[in-house]
Amino acid sequence: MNSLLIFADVSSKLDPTDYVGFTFFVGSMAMMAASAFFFLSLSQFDTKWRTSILVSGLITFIAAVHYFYMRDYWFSNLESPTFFRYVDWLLTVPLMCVEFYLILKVAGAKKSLMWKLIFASVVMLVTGYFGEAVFMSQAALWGGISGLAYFYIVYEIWLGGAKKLAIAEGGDVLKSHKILCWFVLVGWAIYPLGYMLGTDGWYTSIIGTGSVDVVYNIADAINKIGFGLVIYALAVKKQAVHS
Ligand SMILES: *C/C=C(C)/C=C/C=C(C)/C=C/C1=C(C)CCCC1(C)C
Repeated sequence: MNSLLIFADVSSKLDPTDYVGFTFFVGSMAMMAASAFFFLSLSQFDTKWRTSILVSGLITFIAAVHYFYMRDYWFSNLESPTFFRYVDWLLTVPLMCVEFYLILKVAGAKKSLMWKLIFASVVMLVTGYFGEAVFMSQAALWGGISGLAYFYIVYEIWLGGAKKLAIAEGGDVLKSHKILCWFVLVGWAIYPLGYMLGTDGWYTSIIGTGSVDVVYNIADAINKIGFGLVIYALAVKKQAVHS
């Protein structure tokens, strides 16, 4: 009911130069299409890979629902839907940490690895929310703390325990792990850039201001859908080896 209303509501206000609205719209459709793709492919995988694909679908599905809300919020208020944005991330980023654990489970990954990554991601997002929505005059400080948690995640997967497990497993798991690591190093680095465009700090005189939402929306499409497709490709390859 609610989502039908959202569909009906927005079209009357669409403005061709509203890039934020445009990327919210395209983003919501892309997330929905990706979710359908992952969910409908589930039956082709055996139980060992099904969980990974299910989580890929959950990530894009949770994002799709949030994008409907964010899109509506944007069209009604022409303001960043920061609250929905961070709720979305708080649910989906820990699930991406779960994905790292799931693909490394074959190499003997322990739950503690997963919890370490989840904990760091929650610290990264909560402190980011503080800077962007609560203590806005200290955005640079909170963004810096958030950045430390981000670098911890980068360290753990590129050089720490996760990396060792990926090397021990080798083959397609190592290759996919490496691609996911690039997503985190390059794809996730787009977010702090958006944050700096939308908040005031020492960086403002260097990079100026801009639309946070366009940057976040592009980053989300790359990171949520692309990340899921890497997992999907790995599952397809592993499945072909076994059957
Ligand atoms: C699907 C959503 C994803 C992958 C979101 C990722 C978000 C980040 C990596 C955010 C990082 C931030 C910093 C590293 C510093 C400034 C504050 C944040 C939260 C934007």
